[in-house]
Amino acid sequence: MKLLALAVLLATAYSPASALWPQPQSLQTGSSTLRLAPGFQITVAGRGVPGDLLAAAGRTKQYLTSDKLGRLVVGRGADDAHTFAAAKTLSRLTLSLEKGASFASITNEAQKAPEERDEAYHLVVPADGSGASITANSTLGLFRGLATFGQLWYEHDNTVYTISAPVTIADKPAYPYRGFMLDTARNYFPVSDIKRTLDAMSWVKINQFHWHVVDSQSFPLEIPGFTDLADKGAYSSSQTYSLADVRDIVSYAGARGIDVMVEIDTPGHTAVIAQAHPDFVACAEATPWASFANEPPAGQLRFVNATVTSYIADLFTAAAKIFPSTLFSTGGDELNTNCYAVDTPTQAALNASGSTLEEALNVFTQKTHQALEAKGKTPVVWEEMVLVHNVTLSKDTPVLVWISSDNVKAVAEAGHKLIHAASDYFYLDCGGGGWVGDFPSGNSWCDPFKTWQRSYSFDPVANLTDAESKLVLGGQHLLWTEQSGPQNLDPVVWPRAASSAELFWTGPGGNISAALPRIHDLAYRFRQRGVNAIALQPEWCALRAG
Ligand code: CP6
Repeated sequence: MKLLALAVLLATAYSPASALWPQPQSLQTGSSTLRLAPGFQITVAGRGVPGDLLAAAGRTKQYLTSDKLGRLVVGRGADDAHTFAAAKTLSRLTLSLEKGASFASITNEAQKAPEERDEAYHLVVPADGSGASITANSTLGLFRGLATFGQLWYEHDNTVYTISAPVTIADKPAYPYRGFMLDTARNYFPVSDIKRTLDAMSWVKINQFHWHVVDSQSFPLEIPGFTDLADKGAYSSSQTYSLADVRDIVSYAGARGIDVMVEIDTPGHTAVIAQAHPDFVACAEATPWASFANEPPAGQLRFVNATVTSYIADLFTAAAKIFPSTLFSTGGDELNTNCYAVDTPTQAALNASGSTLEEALNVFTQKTHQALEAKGKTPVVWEEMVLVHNVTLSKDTPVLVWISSDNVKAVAEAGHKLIHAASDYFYLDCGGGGWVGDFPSGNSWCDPFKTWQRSYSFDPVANLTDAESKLVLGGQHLLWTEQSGPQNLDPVVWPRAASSAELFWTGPGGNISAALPRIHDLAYRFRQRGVNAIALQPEWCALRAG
């Protein structure tokens, strides 16, 4: 109770004139009221303006009037007719590239390798209404500036205004990879849910959708040439992602500055492949399941078998063709070795070749990764591939650190690029905990519930040397969906996932009390835009702030 009272007090002590999220690298604001002219326009200067940028400008303009957050700033000093009548008006926002730069589509620039993405921009909103501008060296930078511009405004009595003009912003991300992972295998999510999530991600400048699309429980992805996997392994024929759905999701994401990294998790988490190819999977029938997997159903690829290896290499090649990203996650988490110890075909193959299970895993990984590299892709793996199995990997292979943030140091010491995805900070759900009926008194993996404040206070470079710090590509929140579905998608994700969006855009060290009223405004804005973000405070705090 005492804590709650303190949080409320802190929130009322500071009310932001402009509640931007993520907070820009450099922000100067004044205290003039400025309102949008009735005929306010967003224009893009130059030749060859891409369609996805024009569409993004159109959406931004729409949000300016539909966000309707005026109630939030009642009491912040600009809510009366007098102030509005006297305020200068802004009739235009102009987007233009810096000299020498030329337009590409947002999509093309978003789909570059993380380190190649140029997301920097400048934004100026003069107080005299003489015209606002966004300038950048890339189309993607202009798009990030639009997201910021869209958060500067409040609507009250049909007037769209800011009380913090003039505004001058110079901004760029601290980290190139700012992601969100969704598991669509434990429970299926319709395309519309994924699109709404992509929209929300773009509002907070998240640039990577990590799509954990298949797993042991279901295989909803239709991969050309491999559609038997979804035919037999999806929950139903309507709970699939067709090629058209994939193209739709990839282009929807691209137009919002988001790259889609698909994950086909192997060689563990693959029980479902037995539906179409029973011979490829070990211990699918073994009992009790708990000896062979962390959750049912047990079943893992017989990777010692050369036929299985080349099948997966071909599967990766086919999947790589439908996802334009340079990144492709091959998984590698939670491999259960007991399974192979009891699997007769695996033991026979190991005896015949005279190799160990670990050596065979190395061969499988090399061959399947080579298939991807031949297509110009960079494989991405979960941390066990480095810390448990010691598989030979190219140093360019980014590693998702999930088991514990304590393992970050070891991955960096091994010289690998890494993506923060630690369960102790970034898991939005419990994963395998609780739903199979045990953990009567809670599960250390997901208790306590991880608040936005927890991930917000994460230090991406804790205990790392300067050289090791350079290996950090960024990070992400993750939603495993054993206990989530379309019913709770928005509330379980938002606004918590916005916390890592700011951490990895603005950089660490953000002040939680100063962030609270900003993330509160953000949650209101999300709801106005159709995303069901949960309440973080009593509404009273927003109405009385200032
Ligand atoms: N599924 C897959 C999971 C998990 C992982 N991989 C997981 C493990 C532990 C927790 C949450 C999720 N459900 N494929 C680990 C990367 Cl607590």
